[in-house]
Amino acid sequence: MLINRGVGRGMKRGFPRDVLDSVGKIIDEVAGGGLSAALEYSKRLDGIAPENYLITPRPGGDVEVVSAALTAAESLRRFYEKMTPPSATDYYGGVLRTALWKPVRSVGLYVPARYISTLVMLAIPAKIAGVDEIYVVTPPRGVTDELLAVARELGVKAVLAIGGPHGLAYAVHHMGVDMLAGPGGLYVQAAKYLLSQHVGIDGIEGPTELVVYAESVAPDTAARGALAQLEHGPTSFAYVLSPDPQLLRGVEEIYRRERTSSMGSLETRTVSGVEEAVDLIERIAPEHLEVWGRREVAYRVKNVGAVSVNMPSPYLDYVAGISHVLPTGGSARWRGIVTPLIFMKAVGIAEAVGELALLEAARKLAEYEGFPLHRRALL
Ligand code: HSO
Ligand code: ZN
Repeated sequence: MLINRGVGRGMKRGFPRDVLDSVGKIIDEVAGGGLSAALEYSKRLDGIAPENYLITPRPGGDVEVVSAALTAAESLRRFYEKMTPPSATDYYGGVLRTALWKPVRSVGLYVPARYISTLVMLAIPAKIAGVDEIYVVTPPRGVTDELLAVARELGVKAVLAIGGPHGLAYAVHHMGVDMLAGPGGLYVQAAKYLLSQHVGIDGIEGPTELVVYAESVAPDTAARGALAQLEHGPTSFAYVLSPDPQLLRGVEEIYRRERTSSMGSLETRTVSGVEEAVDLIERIAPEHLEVWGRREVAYRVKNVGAVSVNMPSPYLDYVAGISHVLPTGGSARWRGIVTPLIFMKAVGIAEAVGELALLEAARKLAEYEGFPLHRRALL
């Protein structure tokens, strides 16, 4: 395996041409044809053209499921409330400079069918950022009573029961959302990529990927989190590292015994110790790292989305208080977890509050760049 820039298969080499072409065609048709085109695609690709396609959240569903989702929401909220950036002000050269963090006005959160935990992981940061209109975009079969109830508690304005590229295109071109966020399959991510010409996106989230670093634990402990993430489908990938070859043999045995055709693939590698592990993880830049043993591995790695330390990765997926919407395909080299910040932008304000003391420098720059009218404005 080529250990560089992301593990797994998925989107490592970018979107296939034919996927971009067919998603581009869907987006263009929905942009031009509006609701009827979006519903037509819904019928063709998802088997239903829902009559009630924009649904107001309402209470209902299985009380225990809804309450579990709200437990996850509360855990996330408590931590994420601490993550909003402070506005900055400063006075210099006659100017009061201010950077004010403002929320994106309207966002479309993509929630794969039944992933109510993903709704939590996206809506909480959006709400904390101060987003005014939060819409959920999900396939028609994803609109369960539980989803609607959780959406209501999280302050979602409406659920668009049209999923896939057609749903996202409808949200952008006909509902006026300013940003799209959230995971989804290849076609959903290709749509986000193409629509990012018009709106903001959180990033491209490809197939699930996990690196496990394990030492001094039972093979079963090291295997369990890995197998859990492989449950996300054949394109998911887990890579287990350990200084202990016997532990790795145990992990491989468990994988061979428990694997099914719908699960992703697993590889193992013996490392000499923490140094080699950290070096490898930096190059892989996985979305998720699970550390069993020395916590220093977790705190040293720079290129990773989220790390669970001495806990199975599904605990982080659901309730640990870190969003599970993570950078995949090696994008952890430049992107981190979803925080309120991704739904915010800094507006810069410069206000004259004294004599403008840096005029000479401004004039010189205007002259040098060949802008006489800029120069003239700088009286
Ligand atoms: N492990 C997934 C997130 C998730 N797991 C949602 C269960 N539901 C992110 O790679
Ligand atoms: Zn998961």
